[in-house]
Amino acid sequence: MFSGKARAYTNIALIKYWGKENQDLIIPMNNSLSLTLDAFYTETCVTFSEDITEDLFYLDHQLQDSKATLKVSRFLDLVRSKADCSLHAVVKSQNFVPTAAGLASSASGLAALAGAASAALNLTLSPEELSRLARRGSGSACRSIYGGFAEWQKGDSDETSYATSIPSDGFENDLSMVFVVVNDAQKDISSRDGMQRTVETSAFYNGWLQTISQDLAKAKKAIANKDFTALGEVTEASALKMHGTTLAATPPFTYWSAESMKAMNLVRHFRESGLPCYFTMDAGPNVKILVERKNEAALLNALKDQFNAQQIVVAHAGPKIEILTEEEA
Ligand code: 2P0
Repeated sequence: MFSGKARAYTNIALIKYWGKENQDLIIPMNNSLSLTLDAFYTETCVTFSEDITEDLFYLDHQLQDSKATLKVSRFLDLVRSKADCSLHAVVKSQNFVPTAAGLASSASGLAALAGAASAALNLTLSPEELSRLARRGSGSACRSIYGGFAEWQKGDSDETSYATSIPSDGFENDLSMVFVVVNDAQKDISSRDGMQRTVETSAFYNGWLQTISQDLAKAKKAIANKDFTALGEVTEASALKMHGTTLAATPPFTYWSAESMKAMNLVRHFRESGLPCYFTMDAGPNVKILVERKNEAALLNALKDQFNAQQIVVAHAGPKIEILTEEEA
């Protein structure tokens, strides 16, 4: 029996990943830049054993169906082939999220699976190699190998597409990300399907790609200068451009709900009233608000008149992936 355990934290992109150049290898169309957060994480234990004849996948103590298990098995096949191992595995994963409102993340899940499976088989991977492996499970997972800010360098091959840490002299610790959890029932379009439809059909997709390098440069400069306003402006602009591409897809779609728009309008209103904060959104209706930590209490106070307490979740910068020993798990 060979066991490994890992804990990985989710990340939110400030400059978004949206679209794949290679769907099989998960090579993206553009670089992206993220902040790893402390509030949501996944702990995963992988045990390879001679005693079982198929892979078994438990999520939050529930044995998963064949479809969910197949995704895990396909990922484990990559690890097994690297380690020249043919054993099946039991995978036990637990998501730690502050509410049950759809904030589970494939980024933390696949990063933790990559960390645990590679530790179990004693693959000694560098952070870049682990990032490459996690990327094969889910693109955004490659950024969750690092704490704080990370950039996924798109590269053009399996070997060259991975994330690296962005030096920031602790700037990430000056920041808070406040989640506004919107509960509207939405027709689900997974990020995987949504980005693919956009690449293939959106009249705005080329426009999206054209401004990526200047947005990335602005974000990295803002991090280097600890310039919150510049980072907030480019974060909000990147999210709006990404979501703009979905409106011009065929068929068109949006992840925004009326409640998302209410939250985004409030952010603009707060800013006009002298509270600097900026929003971002991913492939769902929840709105995430970037604010300086010194203004976190003022933002929470302003939000409490508009949303109930269960809808608000506060996160700060989180650590890199942790490979756990028996005692820690
Ligand atoms: C991001 N998203 O950069 C973007 C912004 C959603 C919107 O990465 O197909 O689960 O597994 O590579 O990583 C979510 O997509 O997609 C995502 P796959 P993933 O965070």
